[in-house]
This record gives sequence, structure tokens and C-alpha cells, in this order.
Amino acid sequence: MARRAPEDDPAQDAPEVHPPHHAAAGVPAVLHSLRMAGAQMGPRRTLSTLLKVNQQNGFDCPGCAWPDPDHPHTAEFCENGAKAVAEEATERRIGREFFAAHPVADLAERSGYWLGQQGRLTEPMLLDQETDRYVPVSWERAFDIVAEELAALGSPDEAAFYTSGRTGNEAAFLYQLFARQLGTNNLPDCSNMCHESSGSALVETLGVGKGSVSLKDLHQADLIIVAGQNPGTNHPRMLSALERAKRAGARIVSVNPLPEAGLERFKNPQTPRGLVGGGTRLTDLFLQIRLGGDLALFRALNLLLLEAEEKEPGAVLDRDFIDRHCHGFDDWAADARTATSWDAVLAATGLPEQQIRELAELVLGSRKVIVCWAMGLTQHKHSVPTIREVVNFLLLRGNVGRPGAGVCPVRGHSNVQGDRTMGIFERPAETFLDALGREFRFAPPRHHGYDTVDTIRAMRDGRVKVFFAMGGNFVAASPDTLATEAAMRRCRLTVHVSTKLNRSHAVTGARALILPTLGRTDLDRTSKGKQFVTVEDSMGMVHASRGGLRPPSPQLLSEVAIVCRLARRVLGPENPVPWEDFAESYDLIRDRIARVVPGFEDFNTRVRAPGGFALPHAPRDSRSFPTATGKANFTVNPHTAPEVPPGRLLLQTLRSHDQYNTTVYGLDDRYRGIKDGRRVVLVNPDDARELGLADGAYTDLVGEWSDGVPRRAPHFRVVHYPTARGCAAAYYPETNVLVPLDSTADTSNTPTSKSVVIRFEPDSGTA
Ligand SMILES: Nc1nc2c(c(=O)[nH]1)N[C@H]1C(S)=C(S)[C@@H](COP(=O)(O)OP(=O)(O)OC[C@H]3O[C@@H](n4cnc5c(=O)[nH]c(N)nc54)[C@H](O)[C@@H]3O)O[C@H]1N2
Ligand SMILES: Nc1nc2c(c(=O)[nH]1)N[C@H]1C(S)=C(S)[C@@H](COP(=O)(O)OP(=O)(O)OC[C@H]3O[C@@H](n4cnc5c(=O)[nH]c(N)nc54)[C@H](O)[C@@H]3O)O[C@H]1N2
Ligand code: SF4
Ligand SMILES: [Mo]
Repeated sequence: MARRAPEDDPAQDAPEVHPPHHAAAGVPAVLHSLRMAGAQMGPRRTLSTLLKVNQQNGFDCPGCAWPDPDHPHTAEFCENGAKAVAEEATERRIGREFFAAHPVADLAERSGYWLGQQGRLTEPMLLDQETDRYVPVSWERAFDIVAEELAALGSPDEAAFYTSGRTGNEAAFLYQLFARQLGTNNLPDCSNMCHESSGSALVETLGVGKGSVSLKDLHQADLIIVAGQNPGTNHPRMLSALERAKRAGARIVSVNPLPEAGLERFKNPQTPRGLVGGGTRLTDLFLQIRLGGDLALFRALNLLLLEAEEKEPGAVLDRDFIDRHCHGFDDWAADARTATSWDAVLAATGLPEQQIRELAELVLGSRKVIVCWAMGLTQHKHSVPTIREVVNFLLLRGNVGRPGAGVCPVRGHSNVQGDRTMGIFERPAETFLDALGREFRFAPPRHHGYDTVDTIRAMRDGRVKVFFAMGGNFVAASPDTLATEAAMRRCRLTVHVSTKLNRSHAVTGARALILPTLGRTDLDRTSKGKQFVTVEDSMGMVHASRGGLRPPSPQLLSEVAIVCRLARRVLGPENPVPWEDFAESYDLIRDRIARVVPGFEDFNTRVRAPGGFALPHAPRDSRSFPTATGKANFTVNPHTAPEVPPGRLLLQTLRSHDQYNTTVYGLDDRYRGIKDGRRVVLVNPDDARELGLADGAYTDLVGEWSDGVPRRAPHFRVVHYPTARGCAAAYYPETNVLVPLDSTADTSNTPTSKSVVIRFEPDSGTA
């Protein structure tokens, strides 16, 4: 199990540790981003490329799904956006010589960091099993191979088509059309591991699985609760919005086991005050909650609101809204009154009762409330009930569907929300399939497909034999690394449409293809001229993205072209979909989207307007709720909290400041004071003392789960860190080996990456 990385692959297990920071951004962020971008792109390309990020005629930042302001600054990007751009627009290249020099066994020994640092992929490659090396292959031959393997399947459901959330709307729409014309709904995506719990909870309670607020709402709110999210690292420009709200008088509450620097104080690099002054203090109240304690917190908060209403009827709850627009209030209230136990709340949250009362007072003093959240709320067993309880909280005072108020699940990948809107979903709505079938004159499959976890199970059991990925790094991002790798190796064929090398190219099926593609920053030109793609941000704004850089190699095809050529090859010349025309003119694809997907009427015209357009959102626009009851649903969510046996801690697996999911940009986590290493485990000093874990000691992390399978992540440096008691933190994907495949959220089936029970065992050596 223990292995030593090759000489030129820096060891990531000898970090320097400094005290955590208390403010985010400022001058160091600017310098840091320029340094990283300069190293990948050189000074000229750095400047010209970065000035096109998030501009009207530029490209959408591939960093995250945070929306752009109406009036962008000249430099409308953040430190991590710059890193995401640099990672893609790098001038480093890898071609056939690289693959000739590195057998797959060698690639499999490398760190994800090293793989990503090699540069952009430049030509299609096929794994040659004889020599254990990738060799060049023509596009024609590559598509033939996929077609042969698909034709050999007993059923189209023996193939799975994964999507990561960077893929633009046009490619996503065609990709799902291709899968459904083939006859399967096996369309797992990164969302299954990400905000699926938000979608599940919001569809059931509000009727729309997306956030209900715009940037303007955020600017106008009186109270913003940020729970389970680290925007300073993962959505840095959200800090500008929080700063603006704060200046307008909003209060900000952060709910997090970690005191994240970005939520404490923000030094806005776009303002002189941010560059030279002390910046803006953001958080008014910090609730240092235990992992998985949020359901208990919101239950308690809601009970306090109910009690306040009972003391002063009519003064607290929005009775008019509840009566007119909601369903299930009485059942909810009966449960809240009788079944909330303060002992259970205090144990689950680890918070003093006084702090929860303080939060309730803030709520009572605020007319317009928004709750923002990310992975800290979505990756637990009880995530769906937790988010449903957040909805109860907002409904009580009518905080949905009016300015300055609402739900704000902050999405991750830059087009993950758009991909879902385009039909990348293993459980599509009947109405969507009806429209798709009508438009393209075919009968889409109606039975549900596999999500990410079910795809892994199916590959493991030999029920899925061809795995195709439109972007992403399935092997490293998925839970239970060893189980996922074994599943992947059982496939007959694995195919990755990718921009950069990653671990999923090194752990493959019997046959494997790497299909290199254009990224967001690349110019996409066809016989019909320059093409652009479109994306949807976390707040339902759709806009155009135009890459401008000369592609890394003339051999690359766009994602759209890859889908079109593959579909034609697999579905045959008789297939009536005009794949060839779509590949040349993306306007033709948008015309079809306009006819199939509600809200995209007149797509081609509206998306050309500066700033794009907003998709409809019934609860936000008209306080109508397309749920099963036709109203916004209050739901009863019984108390649940993770149980941790004595001598164990609950581990969350999270992101450092120098990574984008499985892409590691560098080895520092600046705000948390970690430098030059990633194998660290953050432990509360009091827990560490009880467990005999000295700061600086090395330890193995061993996962505990009811299936009894041993799961070990060796050789982590202990860092005494001010996290909540009973909780630990370590980076993903190094710790994915500890997340059991079958430990998933109820309803959404999302892996429980934020609650893994671990024990500590003596260091077994190098990782
Ligand atoms: N630079 C950069 N940007 C990114 C990404 C990236 O990797 N790098 N990834 C993108 C993607 S795909 C996504 S989904 C988002 C992820 O954005 P985040 O969700 O912010 O990412 P995580 O690092 O997983 O951080 C989870 C946060 O929730 C807290 N937390 C964990 N468990 C709990 C809990 O039980 N309760 C509460 N209240 N808090 C908890 C953690 O302490 C941490 O602050 O970011 C996107 N943006
Ligand atoms: N333990 C643990 N596991 C997690 C999480 C966690 O918090 N903890 N978070 C989960 C979450 S929120 C998510 S979203 C998933 C992420 O899962 P994925 O989306 O599968 O993973 P990424 O690391 O974002 O994928 C990076 C790869 O995408 C490719 N790529 C980049 N840009 C493009 C492009 O424009 N086109 C194409 N075709 N390819 C491109 C590159 O080859 C790069 O190596 O991981 C999940 N896994
Ligand atoms: S906040 Fe996200 S989308 Fe905006 S510039 Fe930063 S990384 Fe890019
Ligand atoms: Mo995500």
C-alpha cells in the first residue's frame, strides 16, 4: 500500500504549518494569482487572457458557478478564477512522445498534481495493452472503437455517460440526446456527488431544484446565513457580494465547524481600501457547529420562531403567506412543538444555547433573509431533511419569492446547473422526455438510469461495460477509491473527453481512449465561422462564452464536434438528427433547445444581449410552487445527527485553497496556514490531547463503516487546528479512499463526504 512517489513528483506529505489567517484576498491574492498564471502562460498571454474573463465578449470563468455582476470591472476575476484559467490556458503540451515515455503503470504511480502539471492534451490516444502505453489513434478509428463496443452490448443500459459540470449547454444537450437515442438514461454527473441533495429537497418543497435569488437580492438582504460553505476559496467573488450587502446594512452569520478566513474579513482587491486597509469584517455571528449539526440547529431555530409567535401572535410568522401559499404547516408545527429536544440539539450542534437564541433574535430583527449553502450541507446522510428544514425556516417568515430573500444553494462547476437544465439527469422529468421525443421524432427511454454511485455498483457487478466521460475525473472524484478503481478496471471500454491528463486516464477498462477537447478559453471555429457556447450560472442567468486563444493543437475537436461525430458513427446514416449541421453551427442547436427546454424561447436572440437572460423561476417570479400539492411544502424532518463512537472523530473531506476538485494547482492552503503539503488532518487540540495525537505527529486515518471493509489513508500529519470538537478535516481526493460507496444521503444518493467516522492508527509509512 505504501509507495514512494517518483523523484520528479514532489512529496506532498511534509507540510509547513503556520497559524491560520483571519482575512481573505488583498494584495497576496493578486500576487499569488499572477505568479501562478505567469508560470503557466507567460506574461503576455496572462494579461490578454485574464482581461477576457467574465467580460461581455470574453469567456465565462471556468472557476465556479458564481454569477457575474451586471456591470463587470475590467478585471472581473478572482485569485482562484485566475488559477483555473491558467490551468487550462497553460502553454505546456503533451503529445505522443510523453505517452511513449510513460507507460500507464507509471502514470498510475503519479500524484494528481503531477499529472495535471504536464500540460494540455493534444491528440487522441488509444491504450495499447501489449505495451501498456497510450498510442496515437485517428478520430475515425477512435469513434469506430466506441461504436464497436456499444454495438457489442446486450442493451444500451450497459453503457454509462458521465458529465462533469464544465460542459457548455450545447454539447450537454446533444450528449443527452445521443444517449437517449441510443436508448439509455444512464447519465450520471458530478451533481450526483455535489448539490443533488439541494435539488431533491428544493423540488419537493418549492417545486424548482434551483436557487431562488439573484445577485441583486443578495445585495438587498437584511440577514445572510452562510452555512456549510467556504466562499473565500471556492466562490471568491461571493465575498464582494457579501461586502456590498454588509455595507448596505446586512448582517452575516456563518455556520461552520471551521473559522474560514474568507468569512471573517475580506480585503477586496478591486478597492483601494481592500488593497491597503484592513478590509471589511464580514461575519457578525459565527456558529462553530459540529459536522452534521445543521438539521438540529434549524429545528431549534424554527422552534424559537414558533414560540415567539405564540407569545406575540401575528408578529413573527407570515401567516398570510403560509395560509395562501404553503401546505403542511400544522403538521410541521405539531412536530416542532412536541419533538424538539434541547439536549439533542446541543449535543448535535455543540453550540451554546445562548448562541442559537442570539441567531433567533437576529432573524426576528430581519425582514429579508437569505440562506446560502454548499457541500457542508449536501454531503451528509441526512442532507435532504437538513435542506428541507432550511426551507421550513424561510417559509415561516415568507422569505421566499420576494426581493432580498430566498434559498441560495451555491453551485460548484461553472455549468453544472446548465447541464442539468439541458437534460443531463438519470431521472428526467416525463415532460422533458415528451418534448425531446416530439422534437426529434423518437421514443426516449422512460426507465430511470444510473446515477454516479449506481454506475460504480453496476461497473463492479459487470452490468455496465462501457464508461464514457464528458470531462471530469471520475476515478479520483468518486467515493471509495479502491472500489471505484476496481469497478473501472472491469469495464470493456473507458473513454474520456478531456483537456488535461488525470488519474482516470491511468486506471482504465480493458480498452481506453483519451479524446482531447477544446476548453472555455479556446477559440472554436467551424466552417460557419467562430462559434460560442452558453452557460447557466448558480442564479439561473444564461449567457454566452467565447474562447479566444489558439487551440493547443489543430487536432482538437470541440465537445460538440465529438458528440456529433460519435453520434453519427454510432447511430448510422439513417438517423434523422442533423448531427453534421449541428457540429458546424451552434445556433442550430440553440434553436432546438429553444423548442425543447422551457425558458429558452428565442434563445439565439436573447443570449446575444449583453449579460444574457434570466431563466424563469416560478417561486421567485410569481410565488407559485409547481410541487405535488401545488403549494410550498412544509415538511417534518425528525432529529438526526451523526453518531460517533468514543475514541473516534467525524472527518470531513474538503478543498484546499490550491485545488479545483481533483485538479491540484499547488501544495499550499494559504488561509489555513498549510504550506507545501496536502496530507494533513486538522484536529481540535482538545480532541488531539485526548487521543494522544501530538501536533506534527504522523498517523494513519482508518475509516469505520458498517460493512467492516478496511479503509485506510496512510501517513497524515496531525495539525492542531481550531475546528469544532469531535470533528476533523482533510483534503479530497486523498481521503476519498475512506468514503464508503454505500454511505450515501437518503433520497439524493450523494456520498457522505462530509461525515466519515475515523479512528487513528500508528503511521504505516509513506503514502
Ligand atoms: N477554487 C476552487 N473553487 C471551487 C472548487 C474547488 O475545488 N476549488 N470546487 C467547486 C465545486 S464543484 C463545488 S461543489 C464548490 C464547493 O464549495 P464548498 O462547499 O465551499 O467546498 P468544500 O471545501 O467542500 O467546503 C465545505 C465547507 O463547509 C464546511 N462544512 C463541512 N461540513 C459541514 C457541516 O456539517 N455543517 C456546516 N455548517 N459546515 C460544514 C467546511 O468546513 C467548509 O468550510 O466549489 C466550487 N468552486
Ligand atoms: N471526498 C470528496 N469527494 C468529492 C467531493 C468532496 O467534497 N469530497 N466533492 C464532489 C463534488 S462537489 C464534485 S463536483 C465532484 C467533481 O468531480 P469531477 O467533475 O469529475 O472532477 P474534476 O476534478 O472537476 O474534473 C477535472 C478534469 O476535468 C477535465 N476538464 C477540465 N475542463 C474541461 C473541459 O472544458 N472539457 C472537458 N471535456 N474536460 C475538462 C480535465 O481533464 C480535468 O482533469 O467531486 C466530488 N467528490
Ligand atoms: S468567483 Fe468563481 S466564477 Fe467568479 S472569477 Fe472567481 S472562480 Fe471565476
Ligand atoms: Mo461540486
